Amino acid sequence: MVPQGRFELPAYSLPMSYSTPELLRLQKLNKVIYIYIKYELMTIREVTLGYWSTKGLGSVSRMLILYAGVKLRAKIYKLLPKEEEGIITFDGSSWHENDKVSLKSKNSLINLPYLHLYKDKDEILISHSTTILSFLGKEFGMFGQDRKEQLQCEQLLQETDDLRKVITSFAYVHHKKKEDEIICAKEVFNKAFEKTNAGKIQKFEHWFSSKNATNENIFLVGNKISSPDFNLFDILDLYVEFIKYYKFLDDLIDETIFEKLGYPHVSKFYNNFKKLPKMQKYFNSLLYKLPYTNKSANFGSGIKGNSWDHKNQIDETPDELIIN
Ligand SMILES: N[C@@H](CCC(=O)N[C@@H](CS)C(=O)NCC(=O)O)C(=O)O
Repeated sequence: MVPQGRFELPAYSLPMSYSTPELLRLQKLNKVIYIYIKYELMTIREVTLGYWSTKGLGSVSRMLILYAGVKLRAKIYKLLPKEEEGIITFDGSSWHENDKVSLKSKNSLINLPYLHLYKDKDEILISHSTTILSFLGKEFGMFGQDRKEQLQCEQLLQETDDLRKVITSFAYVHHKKKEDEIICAKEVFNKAFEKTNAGKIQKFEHWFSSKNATNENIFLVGNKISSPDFNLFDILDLYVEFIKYYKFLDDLIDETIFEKLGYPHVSKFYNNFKKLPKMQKYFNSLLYKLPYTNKSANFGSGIKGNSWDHKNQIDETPDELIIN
């Protein structure tokens, strides 16, 4: 039964009062329309993510956006090697002299990766990979369920980043001799995989075993996927490429590498993540085929861990890729 009496329309509606049931029904409808319009404005339907034509620091945000089912406009910039008199230089003007100039007027800190979107009349333009990941995680409900879990997410983003730095600081160094490169690669391998408290991967193994992560959906925080899961997967995937390239194991099958190295939970996490149905859009896209590092890197900029071969390889990545 519709209650009788005097009813005020909400502040956002017409400043009038009504007393008949018919007008009360219109009032309710008005509210529903208002909520719907508000929801439409608040919902992020499309985002732009700008980064180089590599995975680098951009791939994690790209995969999170696709996982969330949001339209991704991936702006892709190319670092182009040039050889003059035997000296190779890298031309990044596709970014530095183009979009960077205009975007800088909106954000002085603009960098790659950057995230650009509109929400509720606001234009949002941010840089710094972990800031982007925490923003996207919060927007898409992938940043923990309460304050405790949010703090876990924050810490894990930093921890996964530390794990990334171990390998990327090595990847961009060019060694005079292959033997020197292999010695340094071995140091990176030890730093990441050593079983002492100083080891990087053992922290994640300990984290998973402490939270009794034995179920099928093995995630870092609670029982739900969150931003740091994407970061951890991306970095583990890079380590898989690294271990295969330098042949640090006899058994070089992606699915068993971490198990063989004595990290069963990490292995389970890695394999489970690869099978997530919502991740398949990313895995089947060109974005997953991009090299891990940029052209100037010694490791991972070319095919299967090799360096980019500027004499025989051409970067044919499109400048923009839209994935729905
Ligand atoms: N702290 C930043 C580092 C960003 C950064 O170093 N970006 C590199 C690629 S990984 C770049 O080439 N930036 C382009 C620029 O300096 O404009 C982040 O996490 O995003």
